Amino acid sequence: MNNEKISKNLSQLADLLEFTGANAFRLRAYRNGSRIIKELPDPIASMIEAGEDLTKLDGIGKGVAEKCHELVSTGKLKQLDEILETVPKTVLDLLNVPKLGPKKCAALFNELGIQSLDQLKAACEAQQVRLLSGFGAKTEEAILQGISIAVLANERILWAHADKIATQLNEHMIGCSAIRQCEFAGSYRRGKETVGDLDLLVDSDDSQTVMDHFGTFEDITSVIVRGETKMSVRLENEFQVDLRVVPTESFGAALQYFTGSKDHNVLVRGRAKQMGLKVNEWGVFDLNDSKECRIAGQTELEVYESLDLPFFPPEIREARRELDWAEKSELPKLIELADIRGDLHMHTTATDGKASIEEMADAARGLGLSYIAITDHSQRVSMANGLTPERLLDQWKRIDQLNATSDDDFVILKGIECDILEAGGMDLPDEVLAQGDFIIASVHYGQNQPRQQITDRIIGAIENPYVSMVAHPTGRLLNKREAYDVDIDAVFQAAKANRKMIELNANPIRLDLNDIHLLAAKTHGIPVIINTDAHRTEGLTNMRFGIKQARRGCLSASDVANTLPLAEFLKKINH
Ligand code: DGT
Ligand code: CA
Ligand code: CA
Ligand code: ZN
Repeated sequence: MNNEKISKNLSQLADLLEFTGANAFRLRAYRNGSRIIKELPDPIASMIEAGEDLTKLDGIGKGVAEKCHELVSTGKLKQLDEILETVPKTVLDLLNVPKLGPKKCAALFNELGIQSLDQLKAACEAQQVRLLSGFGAKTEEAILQGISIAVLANERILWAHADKIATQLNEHMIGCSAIRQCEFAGSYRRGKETVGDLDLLVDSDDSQTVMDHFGTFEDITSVIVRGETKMSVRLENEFQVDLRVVPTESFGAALQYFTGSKDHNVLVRGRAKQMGLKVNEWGVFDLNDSKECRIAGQTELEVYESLDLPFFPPEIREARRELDWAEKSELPKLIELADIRGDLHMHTTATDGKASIEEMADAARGLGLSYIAITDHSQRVSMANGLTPERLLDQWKRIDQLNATSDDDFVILKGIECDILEAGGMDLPDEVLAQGDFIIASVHYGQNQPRQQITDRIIGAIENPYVSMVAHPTGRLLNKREAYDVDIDAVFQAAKANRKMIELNANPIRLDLNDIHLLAAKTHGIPVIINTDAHRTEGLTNMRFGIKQARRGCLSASDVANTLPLAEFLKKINH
């Protein structure tokens, strides 16, 4: 029972209690406890084992401490099981609908008996939801629109989440001596921003032993099907994992086949056919030979080479441009994490970050970066204690001092994430922006404006001479919020005309721009900057998610401005 699971149990308990009308004070205690425990550096289980008093921890009261003890000793919460006898677990799906908080979900359940997304959709369509107090027609419409996002959220998890599961599962599988090779295929290997299920491929002669071992992975809650060489299971969060065991001579062919995408494989098979060959998950076979002789299959490289094709990085196997590029020997060399030299979007304790400028800079140094920009929020974002001109100029003075007294070449740029106001225009005066090194423009308010209005706002910011980059250009939050209705092509045209840059926000819930937009930006010659938008030092390691996404957008290091040494980067932003 690790902290993450304890935290999850507590928040689920709070969510479900909401449906039973429990008192708000207790719910808040569980939610706070859940949040605190999630970020605790020490495992609760070890603290309990060492006889420590959990209530000594800030924000952990007697109630939460008791639940922790129960979870660590029994692995579950009795109260949670009891509630689930009267409240179906599917009501938790309702919480995935944007703008539906626990209170509203509880009202839907208690007053209309709505237990699932399907029922919620039907009730909206029958215009029953608008009749509840606190809802109205507008809310009903918003709910109806949000249901599709919630349905997707139930079916697909973020790549970063899948990566966590894959890492743990891989760790578990290595413990089985019958396994020669073990790789994850499918959308996970292709680095897709969300993943529907995990496809695990194992090279072994002893599939029974491998499947037995696989079955002992601790997060498995049920086995969906088990055959001779195939097994599918469900994990705690309903997430599915498919295992296939293949012999060594077919491992590469199976890896190629199950990595997909389906459309990429259709193109590959078509090409094989033209050459008188057949490709399937067992190998590449020569049809001209009456015995259907296998000519490749042990490695993926061998499979592609037998078709006169180069090795395609999994991230670009989407049947977009990759086969054409291969034909012309123009396959781009994709960007790698080690190419990145700077991170130009991050927050500190001055606004909603959790670390100081110095701490962020030291963490960035530790990651091998040579420059960063500190870009806190501007005053309009009052919720995050956004910076007034006065506070910002103070912060920039402080950064000047830090750079002046630093004993290495690491440089901190003076930046700001300046809001683009609802009515258009920047949240800080030009004479202030003029004193910074790196000015980001962002939309945080008025995200539901009509297409023309929000596009004009963003283009207005791009035309401001002091702005260097637009952050998270479409505003989408994966599984949570749709993109703004922005004309991204018009934004690209403006960026190009004004020689401005566009962000790829590496936060795994944003990954904004998406892969298709990135390829478009590359085609237009608009420099992309990959930033973490870190709000704490650990957030700086999110860069790797941005790199995955950039690779899916077929970007090379030369397409990404923060691969440049600082002097060249500055030349590019000041053109
Ligand atoms: P996902 O799981 O929805 O995120 O996406 P994938 O791409 O992982 O799809 P999945 O898990 O259904 O299958 C994994 C790969 O196996 C897929 O990318 C291509 C291959 N594959 C699966 N089913 C078929 C099929 O019916 N025909 C062909 N040609 N390939 C298939
Ligand atoms: Ca899959
Ligand atoms: Ca699958
Ligand atoms: Zn930010």
